[in-house]
Amino acid sequence: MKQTYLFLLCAGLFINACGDDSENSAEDMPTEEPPAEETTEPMKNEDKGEEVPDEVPVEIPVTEPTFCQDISNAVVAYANEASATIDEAKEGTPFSDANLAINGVRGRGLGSGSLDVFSLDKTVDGSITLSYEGGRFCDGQGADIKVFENPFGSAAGVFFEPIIVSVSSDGESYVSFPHSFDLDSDLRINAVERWQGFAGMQPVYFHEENTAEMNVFSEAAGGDSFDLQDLPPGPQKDDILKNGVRFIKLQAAQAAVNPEDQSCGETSCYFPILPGTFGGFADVDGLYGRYILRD
Ligand SMILES: [Ca+2]
Ligand SMILES: [Ca+2]
Ligand SMILES: [Ca+2]
Repeated sequence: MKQTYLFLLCAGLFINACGDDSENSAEDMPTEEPPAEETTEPMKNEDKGEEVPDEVPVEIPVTEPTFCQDISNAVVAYANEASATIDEAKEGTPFSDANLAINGVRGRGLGSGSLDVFSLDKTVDGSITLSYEGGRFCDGQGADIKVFENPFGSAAGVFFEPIIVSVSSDGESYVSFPHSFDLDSDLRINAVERWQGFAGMQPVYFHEENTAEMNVFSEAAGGDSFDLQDLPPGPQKDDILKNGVRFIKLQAAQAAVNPEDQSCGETSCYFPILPGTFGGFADVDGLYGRYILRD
């Protein structure tokens, strides 16, 4: 986490830039919605004998985010700082080099898992925290974050390793995207349908060099999308929608307690390890943010 402290210090300096009244943002801000037309006259038009409803439904304008001006279209930025210890002796070694989680994404399609990955096996707690150097991820239209693991398989099924995605504006307090494992299902443990809200589920087709023209956030790119609007309601969500995300934590599901599973008695139950995955944790190829606000 040492690397993240600098960003924490910096965050305070720029926090005001997120506000709606930032001078810099003025020219990039969407033009304001014109005020809704006021209803003028009484609701009856007896002369024409028409019945007019007492209440006219008023369309509430959607508030567009105004704090994230630096919106990229297809070219987006990947997280480029990691909290995991980077072992220089492991440089370039698949699964062992933490840099492989922040060096871009190199998917191999449905039939093969990327080797350009860092395995969460190599961390102390089964997680890695990523941040965007000199900027924040923020909310915009649709999905805002995309996580790429290295699931692979065939039309018959995919080997996947689920990841819990959590976000934070300060590096201290995290809020997770809603996720659940269906405990009551008759389907096998590694049925995709049982795992909702996790990353690490979809094969990866995007490749930095081979599909450079592809929009990372298109369905064709693969990977798992997250929309900051889907965070659970509360002060943390409000904070993140206003100030953006500094840190994204990716945690192997098998390293996390499943609060819904009470079958372990006094001991906490973890999310189950999937058969066919060698008992390992997920492998992170990369993370993209769609809307970046630079400091
Ligand atoms: Ca969004
Ligand atoms: Ca994997
Ligand atoms: Ca990578």
